[in-house]
This record gives sequence, structure tokens and C-alpha cells, in this order.
Amino acid sequence: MALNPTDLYDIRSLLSEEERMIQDAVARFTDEKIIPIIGDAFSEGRFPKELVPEIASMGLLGSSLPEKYGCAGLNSVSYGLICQELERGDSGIRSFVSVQSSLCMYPIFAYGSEEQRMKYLPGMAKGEIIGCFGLTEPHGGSDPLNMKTTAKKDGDDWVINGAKMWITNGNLAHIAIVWAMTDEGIQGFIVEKDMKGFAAQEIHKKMSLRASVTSALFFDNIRVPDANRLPNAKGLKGPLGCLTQARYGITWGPIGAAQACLTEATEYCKTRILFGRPLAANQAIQLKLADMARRITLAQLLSLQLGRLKDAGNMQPTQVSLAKWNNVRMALDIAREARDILGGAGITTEYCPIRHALNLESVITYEGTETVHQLVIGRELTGINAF
Ligand code: TGC
Ligand code: FAD
Repeated sequence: MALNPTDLYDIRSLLSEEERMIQDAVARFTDEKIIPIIGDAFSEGRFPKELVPEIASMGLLGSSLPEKYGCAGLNSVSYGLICQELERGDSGIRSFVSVQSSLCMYPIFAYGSEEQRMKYLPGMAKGEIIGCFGLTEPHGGSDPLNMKTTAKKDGDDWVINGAKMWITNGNLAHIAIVWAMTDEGIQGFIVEKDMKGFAAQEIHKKMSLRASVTSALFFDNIRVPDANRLPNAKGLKGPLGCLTQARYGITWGPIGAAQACLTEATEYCKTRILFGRPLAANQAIQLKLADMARRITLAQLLSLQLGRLKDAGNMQPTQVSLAKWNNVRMALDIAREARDILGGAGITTEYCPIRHALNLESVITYEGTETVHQLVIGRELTGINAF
């Protein structure tokens, strides 16, 4: 029986029937709705907002949260498969879903009051309320404890001042989860875009994640009622807990990007005739394709085991760091290699590798840079904090 080139170890056989159905549904959506438009959207620097209603109606927003809040109540492996299939289309679409689900809906669910959950989550699941997550600041994202944005209590309100940088969905968002330093350490606030003193400014000239909105946020004496403070998050572990959820999904996403690049490079070199034979008949090319398949297989096994650990309630942040580092590095290397195999044709968005390679330059930086994740593992091994 012929093996599936993008699933050489038949990882699919380890999935439940429900997980396979979800993967197939999202794969169809990617093939039919994302892939036909994404090259142009990327070239135009446009987030394809028209896809949001269908993404929402498929239950892909906050998919792991309970049905009580209008969500699909899926397990973590299903969320991972959603990320994988969406990122096979484009990292920007997966980013939209990651931010909405893991960085905005998750903190409201995990740290919010029941009133906050009922107020925001059903609308967010429907895609009617879009969120963004403001942690990174202009002076250095790797060290979020050095936060300059402040929230000062004033009567029943909080007054927030400061700025955030590189915020996905910033100009699309109706609400922002804003992390600010208070007298009791870092706390999270649900800031609504209509609150006086809030401004979002889109960041242009990006060469990466062009089909995604990235913004700077500014807070000028915004008055936020105490009812909009997340009551159950104090200290850096509040935002880091959200990052663990998002980083988990990001371990899966780049597998999809790498699969798309392997598929495109393989098809191309089977029909490209050079020196009287298909490019694919050269050992040097086959070695590259084989290496891609090997690295994709290892990444698939890492993410699946991580997902099973997460569903069993046993996943540790260091394990997420290892998979985020490995899988994004794997995909970035594969996208660059696939681009090379396509020769000159590889530099246009007619083919996917350059778009994926450029996108993965962001993915390797956001949600903790590669170095940050390496240092997390180093600290786990040695017990010495080298940050
Ligand atoms: P440390 O002071 O040791 O820890 C503080 C508290 O947090 C706990 N903790 C975690 N909890 C959950 N998940 C994690 N990953 C956690 N890591 C630490 C820790 O146990 C402690 O709890 P407690 O009870 O003792 O207070 O902080 P640290 O030394 O671990 O942090 C250092 C470092 C560098 C790892 C951290 O600052 C870091 O991760 N920096 C990178 C920042 C980052 O990733 N920013 C991402 C911004 S959001 C984004 O990029 C979105 S892109 C989305 C998209 O478009 O898809
Ligand atoms: P810096 O922290 O300044 O790091 C610069 C370099 O120094 C990196 O190579 C880093 O690895 C290295 N470095 C840092 N510390 C050390 C050390 N101790 N030892 C050795 N090397 C070190 N943030 C949000 O809050 N919300 C979002 O929605 C969001 N979306 C994003 C979307 C995009 C497209 C991008 C590019 C970024 C996004 N970010 C977001 C920000 C992202 O999380 C940060 O870019 C990231 O955390 C790195 O921060 P920085 O860019 O300030 O780099």
C-alpha cells in the first residue's frame, strides 16, 4: 500500500473518528476557500476578513471551550489539527484563530468572572466580537515582566496608560486583552475599542504575515471599569498561561505549512526536466525531499503526544517550548529548501514556499523567540536561569 507522503507514519490512524472528521472538514475549507485566494491576499497585504463568518460557523473559534459559552467543546488534539490544516493554507489565518481562541477567549474563560464569560464568549465564538492580545511592548517583547504599561486604581475604575506593539488583529478587534502593571503586579483588562483614549494603528511594510493585521495599540488615560478586570489573574503567570495555550496550537500549525511546501516541491520536481531527466531523479533532490519528510514526521509525533498529554492534563510549559522550537524551525527550514528547489519560480506567490517561509519568520519570533524556548529548556535541564 502506498504511503501518504505527508503522513509517512500514518499518524492519522492514531486519531479518533471525531478528530479525523474535524481534520477533513478544515482541510476542505482550506483547499476550497483559503488556497484559491491567499496568494493574492498576501501580495495585497490584506487579511481575508470575508472568511471569518465561515470559520466561526464551523466552530473553529474557541473550539476547546465549553458548549455553554457557544463553543464546540473539542479536545486539544482537535484544536491542534485545526491549526495544522489552517496553516497549510496560511500562517495568517491560523494566527487569527490562535489569537481569538487561545489569547482572548481563553483568558476570559480561565481568569474571567461568569458575567464576563457570558458577556463576551458567545459573540466571540460567532466571530461577531473579535479580540486581540496586548502583551508585547515596543522596548522588548522577550522580557514582558519589564512592562511599562500601567493601570492605576481610581475609585471604581482603572486608568491605563502605555503602548503595545506587534499586536495581531489590533485594528480588526472590538476588544483587547491588555496586560498592565498594577500595585499588585501584572493584571489583565478587557479594553473595548470605543473606550476613550484607546487607539490602534496598523503596522505596514511587513514582509511576513501579510495576510494578517498587525498593529500598535496606544492607551492614553483610558478609564476601564473594575468589571472589565480579569479577577483571577495576578502576575506574569496570567499572560504566560495564555501563551502556553497558543504556543501549543503553534506547534501544530507549521506542520501544515511544511506539508504544503513538501507537496509543492515534490510535484514541481517530478515534471521539471533538466539535463534530460526529471529534477526528482537526482539524488541531491531526493535527499532534500526525504529530509523534509523525516522532519515533518518527527514534528507530527511531537505534537500528537503533546496533545495527548494536554488532554490528560499533564502538559508542562517546557514540553511546549521544545515542540514550538522544533516544529517552527523544521517548517522554516523546509519552506526555504522548497523555495530553492523551485528555482526562480519559487520567488513568486504563484507557489506557496516563499509565502510560508516569509510567514514562518514571524512564527519563529512570536509567542517566544526560538532563543527564548531554547533557554526555557536549558533552565529545565540545568536548574540555572540564563535569561
Ligand atoms: P517566571 O518569573 O519564572 O514565571 C512567572 C510565573 O509564571 C509561571 N510560568 C508559566 N505559566 C504558564 N505557562 C508558562 N509558559 C509559564 N512560564 C512560567 C511560573 O511558574 C511562575 O509562576 P509563579 O506561581 O511562581 O509566579 O517567568 P519566566 O522566567 O518563566 O519567564 C521568562 C520568559 C522569558 C520565559 C518569559 O518572559 C517569556 O516567555 N517571554 C517571551 C514572551 C512571549 O512569548 N511573548 C509573546 C507575546 S504574544 C504573541 O506573540 C502572540 S503572536 C500570536 C499570533 O499571531 O499567532
Ligand atoms: P526582542 O525581545 O527585542 O528580542 C530580540 C532578539 O534578542 C531575539 O532574537 C531574541 O531571541 C533575542 N534575545 C532576547 N533575550 C535574549 C537572551 N536573554 N539571550 C539571548 N538572546 C535573547 N505580541 C503580542 O503581545 N500580541 C500579539 O498578538 C503579537 N502578534 C505578533 C505578530 C507578529 C507578526 C509579530 C512579528 C510579533 C507579534 N507579537 C505579538 C510580538 C512577539 O511576541 C515579539 O515580537 C516577540 O516576543 C519578541 O519580542 P521583540 O520583537 O521585542 O524582540
